[in-house]
Amino acid sequence: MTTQLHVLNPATEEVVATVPGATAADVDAAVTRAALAQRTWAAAAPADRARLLRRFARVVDDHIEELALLEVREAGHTIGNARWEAGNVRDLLDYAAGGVERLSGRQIPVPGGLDVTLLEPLGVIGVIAPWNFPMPIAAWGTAPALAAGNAVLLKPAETTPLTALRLAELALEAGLPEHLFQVLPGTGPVTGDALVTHPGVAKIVFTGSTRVGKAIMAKCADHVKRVTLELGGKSPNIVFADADIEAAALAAPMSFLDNSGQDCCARTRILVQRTAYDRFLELLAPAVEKVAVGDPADEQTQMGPLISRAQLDRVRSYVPDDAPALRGTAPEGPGFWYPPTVLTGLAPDAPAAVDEVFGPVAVVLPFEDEDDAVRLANATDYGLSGSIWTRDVGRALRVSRAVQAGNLSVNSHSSVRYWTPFGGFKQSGIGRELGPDALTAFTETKNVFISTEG
Ligand code: TXE
Repeated sequence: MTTQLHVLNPATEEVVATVPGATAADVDAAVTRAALAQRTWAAAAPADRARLLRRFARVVDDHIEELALLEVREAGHTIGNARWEAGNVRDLLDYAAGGVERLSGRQIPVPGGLDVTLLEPLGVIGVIAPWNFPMPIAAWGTAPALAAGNAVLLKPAETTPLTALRLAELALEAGLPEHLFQVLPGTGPVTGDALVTHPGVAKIVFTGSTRVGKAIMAKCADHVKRVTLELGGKSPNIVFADADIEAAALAAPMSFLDNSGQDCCARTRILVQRTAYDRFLELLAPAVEKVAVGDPADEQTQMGPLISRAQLDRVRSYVPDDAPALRGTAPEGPGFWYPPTVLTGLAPDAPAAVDEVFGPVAVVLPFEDEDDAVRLANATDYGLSGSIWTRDVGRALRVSRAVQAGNLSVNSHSSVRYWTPFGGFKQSGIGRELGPDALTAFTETKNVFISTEG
């Protein structure tokens, strides 16, 4: 039975569109069509594939403003962020196109013959995307998969299918072969599960919750299906007393408030060395208060609403009513608003200090010395990102080595660049996206030995 997805504007709660969800039979038909298209695509000259992906990038570039406005309406992102997101899709397509002609195997010296490795496309790839960065995360899987000669079936999140559907139209406009890149909106348990369990899908790229990621990984085992998982985080922002405390305090708010905190890299555990703790909080409080929360279409807005009522309820459930906190402001509603909040005085094992809240909520905790900072930073099942603020280069390197996370930044909160690898340690995921090896993750290595002795 077809499910209807009602897409709401999170800033107003108005229905923006109603989209039919794909059934398991729709997914099956899409896999058959994609497999046919993939064979022709993989056989095409690399230069031709690269040219088409670059053309796709140019068409996206011509539609940045339209895509950004759509993202503002369906995801509540600030217009500035939404433009960056659409630009990120363009940049990823260009970067992946640049890799098509450089994707090559190796020749390994062996006795008695010639040995070569071939990097072959996997076939049909299922990309299951979340709602927090609908366009970029969809493109992180799609662009390198297509570049490496695969077809892609993309399932966007229930709440944010519109930009993905538009990208599929733009792909056709750019001249990409029909059925090579198809978008299948729908629910996780129906459309997502049909992709995960379909024997014709060679790999699943999933970004979402740890709970669903684990279930997907278990189901992929049935076909030994390849899988890349990006499952969020609870990232530390470690501030040592020798750091530029003013710079660290002023940078802290947007490191967990950007995208209303619905960011897998959000620095939601602010760890501050005890000797600098009071000064840091004095500087942090006004910086949190003055974050501009409101209409995401307004160029001055820094933070918009949460994605949904469910997410708002989830965030509220993590904040005890009587908790001491630094707070900003937020509109009353309609819309799914929550104010910037930094919880002070929580125990390190309180739910808000341990779980991924995925809202504009951080905790601040004191630490004594370097060992204590590392211990606290690693006291989580997650390991995606983290920041280290210090003026001591040796300490920056020591702590970077000791923190178990895939993406660390020193005196900065930058985590995501399309040309550097991204992914998690521990339960934050498996595999890496982006960066120079992005295309290789969508290939199978085949070794061929040719005897010279016959
Ligand atoms: O995630 P789900 P939700 C975290 C964040 C958030 C929490 C819940 O903490 O508060 O997860 O968000 C599809 N088979 N992240 O419930 O359910 C679903 O349709 C196949 C972190 O929205 O994991 C959507 O497309 N697919 C995060 C996608 O999985 C299934 C980003 C993510 O949804 C499925 C988002 C199933 N059985 C949430 N069930 C990050 N890593 O950045 C659901 N889906």
